[in-house]
Amino acid sequence: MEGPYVVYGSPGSGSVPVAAALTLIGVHYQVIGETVLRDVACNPDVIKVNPLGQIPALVLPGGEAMTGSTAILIWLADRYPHALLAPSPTDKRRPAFVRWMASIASAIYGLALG
Ligand SMILES: N[C@@H](CCC(=O)N[C@@H](CS)C(=O)NCC(=O)O)C(=O)O
Repeated sequence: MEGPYVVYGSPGSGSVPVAAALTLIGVHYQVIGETVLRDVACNPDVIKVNPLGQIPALVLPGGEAMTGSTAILIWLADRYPHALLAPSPTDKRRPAFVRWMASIASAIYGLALG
């Protein structure tokens, strides 16, 4: 039997949109995390799923780990189209969606961390 999704995260971090997406999709998930963000990088549980020691990380029901907030969010949107989290791959708004998702992770995410 496949397990639930497991989100590795911390309050106020990039794991929040991942948990929000899973809630909107309506699947069961667990959250494992640190309440203090600076403890994330040395958490052995996090390092096991992401050798970079970064969150968010998402373990899929089959056991495969995904990292990178943009990759996780785009994959979830594509895997569960009924949740209408993103324009479909054939939608003319898709290029702008992917463009801004990638820009947020590469140009804005780091700024928010201070
Ligand atoms: N490119 C990654 C960046 C993830 C990231 O920087 N996460 C921060 C928390 S929001 C983190 O894990 N910081 C701990 C560290 O880098 O040591 C993504 O988009 O998911």
